[in-house]
Amino acid sequence: MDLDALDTLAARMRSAAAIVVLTGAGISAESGVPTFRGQDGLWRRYSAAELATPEAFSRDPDLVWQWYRWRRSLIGRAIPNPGHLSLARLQERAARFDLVTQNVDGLHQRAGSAAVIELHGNIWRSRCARGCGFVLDETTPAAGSELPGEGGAAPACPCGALLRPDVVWFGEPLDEGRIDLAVRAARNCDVFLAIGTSALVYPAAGLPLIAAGAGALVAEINVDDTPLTPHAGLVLRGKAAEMIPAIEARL
Ligand code: BJW
Ligand code: ZN
Repeated sequence: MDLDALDTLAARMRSAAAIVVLTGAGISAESGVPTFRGQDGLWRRYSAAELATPEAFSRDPDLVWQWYRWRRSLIGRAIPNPGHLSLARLQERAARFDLVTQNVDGLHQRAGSAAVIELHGNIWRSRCARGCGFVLDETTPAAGSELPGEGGAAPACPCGALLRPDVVWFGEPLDEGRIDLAVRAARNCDVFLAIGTSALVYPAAGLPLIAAGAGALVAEINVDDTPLTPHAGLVLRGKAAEMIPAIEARL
């Protein structure tokens, strides 16, 4: 661990009026949820880029739903790790703290974080693929996780069309209200933490660059280099579940 970088970041966070955190799949890796890219991201022989598209759903909705059911079963068994829990505590201490996530797993909320900006939706919500307006919300644990539909088949909407996961696939626009909130927070923060994201997928990957352009300190927490690394003011190499509590301990 780079102790100097940790001390520098903690000092900047102590004096910050506003902090923004952007998380990606890496923060949930230590909860046992596979990331998207790299070997562990492959499901059967498919990559996320082949499955997380409207075209894949039109071509083979059962296959796409099998992937989502498999992920729901992993996420349903996962519990928030020390990284999620530490971020929830940091939110309580900071004057202004916005948590923006690309993850659809709901683990931040289960860790106690409030007002999480979910840029890519939530895997526990489904909606009509034809757009009749029907939404099946299973984001609260009490609602269970049983989807209508037998076995691996794609579940049906009451209107007769198929249901689809209420997530954002490649080529689909993000919810305008959510991305606006995230951009505004990035423009107005003093410290921006990018945690466990490959920083490849836009518009989320643009948020730390917006913050850096507006003068914020951008710190990257990741086990590997990413395209963000050269633009980050501080780079903390390590696992999110270890690095975030280490920062918290210095505040
Ligand atoms: C650890 C760790 C540990 C591991 N501790 N770290 C500009 C330039 C180029 C392309 C585009 C552009 N603007 C838009 C595009 C197109 C496209 C895009 O970005 N493509 C690029 C890939 C080239 N973007 C879109 O299509 C977006 N929509 C859009 O722009 O719409 C415009 C529009 C306007 C009007 C009308 C119509 C359209 C939508 C993007 C949606 C992304 N969706 C997914 C699936 C979500 C649902 C689901 O989960 O099933 O989102 S894809 C997948 O990638 C998922 C993730 O949220 C996202 C990001 O991945 P993430 O979180 O970074 O994970 P990984 O696996 O990539 O990385 C993990 C990282 O953790 C790694 O770095 C590890 O090292 C690290 N790590 N263990 C710390 N323990
Ligand atoms: Zn419908």
